[in-house]
Amino acid sequence: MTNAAPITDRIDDPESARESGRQKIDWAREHMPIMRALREEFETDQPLAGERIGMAMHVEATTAVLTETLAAAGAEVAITGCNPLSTHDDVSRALDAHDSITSYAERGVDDEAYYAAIEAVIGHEPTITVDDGMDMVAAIHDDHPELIDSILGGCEETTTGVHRLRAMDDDGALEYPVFAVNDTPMKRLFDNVHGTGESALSAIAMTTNLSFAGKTIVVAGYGYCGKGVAKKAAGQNAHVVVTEVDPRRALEAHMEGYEVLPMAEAAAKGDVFVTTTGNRDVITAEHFERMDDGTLLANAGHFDVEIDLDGLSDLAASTREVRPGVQEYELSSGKRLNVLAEGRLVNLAAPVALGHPVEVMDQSFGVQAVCVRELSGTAYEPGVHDVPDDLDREVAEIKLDAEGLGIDDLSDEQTEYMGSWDHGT
Ligand code: RBV
Repeated sequence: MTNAAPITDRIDDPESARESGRQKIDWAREHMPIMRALREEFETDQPLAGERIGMAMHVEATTAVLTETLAAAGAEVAITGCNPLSTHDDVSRALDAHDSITSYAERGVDDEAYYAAIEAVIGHEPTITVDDGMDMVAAIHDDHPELIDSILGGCEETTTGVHRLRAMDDDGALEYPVFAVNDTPMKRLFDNVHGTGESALSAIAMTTNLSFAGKTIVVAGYGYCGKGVAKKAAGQNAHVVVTEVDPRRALEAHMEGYEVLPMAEAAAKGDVFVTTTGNRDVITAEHFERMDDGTLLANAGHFDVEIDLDGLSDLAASTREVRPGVQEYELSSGKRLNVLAEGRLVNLAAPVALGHPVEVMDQSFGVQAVCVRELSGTAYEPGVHDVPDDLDREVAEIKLDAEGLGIDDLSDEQTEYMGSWDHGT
């Protein structure tokens, strides 16, 4: 299937792998002013001296910049992937060459090796965890509860992870504090919208070498990610159809000018499908049967459960890889449906995928870095915590400064006015 190394990896020998990974990391850092500013502060203040950080994230260049920034703050860091197909092996090897970092991430591993690598990270007995999808928090609670007392807290990168954590917290099962990094303005309004929008579409385009112009693209889910995909697809002259389960979001999509349909009807209309719901079974057998020959199916949600691939396999008479990262399923009728990146998040798991653009990851990882710093200095109760607003603002201010953008300050009178309730007509 798509287990081949990304075409951008050069891993023929350890030395050139490290060099190729180092080159990617250096390029990313060059475009990450927030990470550079925080690194400078961290190198001086050493806020993470003595901490051990365990990370499960997409191991590519921007994540490596975050990892090295945490190491520069004095931490020992162990890292592995949060998806079997998103690791760049050269970046993983370059990271592993760092004195204070151990990387267990490898692309194309099976489930057993994926979870063994998470175990290996937990073997470093982290005092702080950084997750994308909550697999590390889950493994610690399930298999290593004895470590929980010495864990200061965790940070969670993505919508699905925060959703899982809140469910765990509601059940009274979350035993250490975790920051919902995903839910901050500096993350969600940029990474989820622009990051997912741009990287999902560019990964689909590069994987297939096909155009969006003149096509009908069906976007399942009109949350932050769906909004980004819909907007960017419209910007590439596609006709956009949105499917939703929430009446307000459906209306929002309608007022934005998109066609809103149930999936059963959208199935017959779409040329390209992109799922962004975070839920399972969004596209199933009843939908596959209505689709046209040649339809492209891609997922941009965190887990590979949105497109029912078992259901599709059951319908298929045969299946074959037609391009790297494209699996064709031929139904008994002769109709062919093309699944990208095994239904895993296409913007990171396709062989050509690079993840989100560097600038948005600078913001997301800026929030991660200040949250890790916060956990090392302040004790929080177990449970999911919103990121303190002043931390998010701090990251925004660094970025504004780097962009050379000025904003206004409130006068004392304005501040007083906004805090008062007795000024009527
Ligand atoms: N994401 N990471 C990258 N490192 O290139 N690209 C996207 C990268 C994150 C993003 O923040 C999102 O919340 C998460 O991947 C989904 O797993």
